[in-house]
Amino acid sequence: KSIFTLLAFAMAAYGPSAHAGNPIVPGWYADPEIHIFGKTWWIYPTYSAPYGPPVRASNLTPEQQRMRERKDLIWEPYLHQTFMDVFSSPDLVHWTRHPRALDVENVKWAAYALWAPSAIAHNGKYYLFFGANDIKSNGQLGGIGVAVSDRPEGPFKDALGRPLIDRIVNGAQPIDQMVFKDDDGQVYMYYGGWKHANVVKLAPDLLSVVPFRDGSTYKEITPDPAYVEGSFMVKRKGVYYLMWSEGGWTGPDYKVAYAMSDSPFGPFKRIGTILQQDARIARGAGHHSVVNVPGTDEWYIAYHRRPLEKTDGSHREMAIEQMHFNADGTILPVTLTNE
Ligand code: FUB
Repeated sequence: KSIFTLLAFAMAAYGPSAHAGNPIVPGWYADPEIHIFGKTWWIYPTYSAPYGPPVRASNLTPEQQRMRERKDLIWEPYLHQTFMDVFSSPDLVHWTRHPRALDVENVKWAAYALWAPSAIAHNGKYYLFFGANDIKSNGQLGGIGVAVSDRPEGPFKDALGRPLIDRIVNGAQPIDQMVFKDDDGQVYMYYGGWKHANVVKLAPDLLSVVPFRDGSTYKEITPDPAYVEGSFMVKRKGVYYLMWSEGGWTGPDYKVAYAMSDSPFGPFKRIGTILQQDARIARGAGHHSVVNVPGTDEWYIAYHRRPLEKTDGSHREMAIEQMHFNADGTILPVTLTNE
């Protein structure tokens, strides 16, 4: 991984796990969002829990309590996803795990399904936007929440005591949010599962949704009928790139596609695929994020993928590759590696 890896190899191994290559750390993690805060690399993932009984019973609905009592049921992994770990690295090689940076124990309206975090440094603090509970289940309160910390590794505290978005608008499941700060300082949040994506405008304190100039609060930006989830926005040389995952989230066809626009609200037209599985390396590569090394045109993509020999839906692990642009601004397909 370019200069960073070379530097890392030259360094003596110390404290944190020294694990050059993909997957970047041991363990099942998904939906990694990569950042550089200061001189440190950060990864905010979903804990991709193995199938098993939920660890925490409080706050479960009566139906879920019954599920929990019936040991013969195959438990949904999302009932186990009750916390988030954060990872940091000085060099993309030595990773330190910061356990339970967010835990549903500290989010009173949530019990499970802590999914797909998105972090942003703002006004001297760190904000972690997260999906919690599955709004599909039993009409239970769920949606997108926001937690705040003084430090990038947390611990993060629920800021609102309720979800920021707890409704299905334009058909979009309120999950897979990504917060994006434009050059003028305005922060937008892209989100949406169930094949629909929306964008909302956040207030300066990032704790509420405010109307756009035209008075609307939600703009549907679903870029293509193939859109599934995991939207991500990045800006390069004045061009807005909307990226997203397509295919079945447990299947081999899971992949990442993108569109380009001169506006953060589109219109977005699918240009092509950035990332997909490589049958020699791993399956189901998707739900990614992208980061630019400040002051350079060096870009990295973080994503999750499935080891070839694993079939469990939650066996997802994190990988990072370099990402390159063509001279016309389009993106070259990413090569999956074990390096
Ligand atoms: O990890 C939980 C869910 O799986 C995410 O919200 C989806 O994007 C999919 O990756």
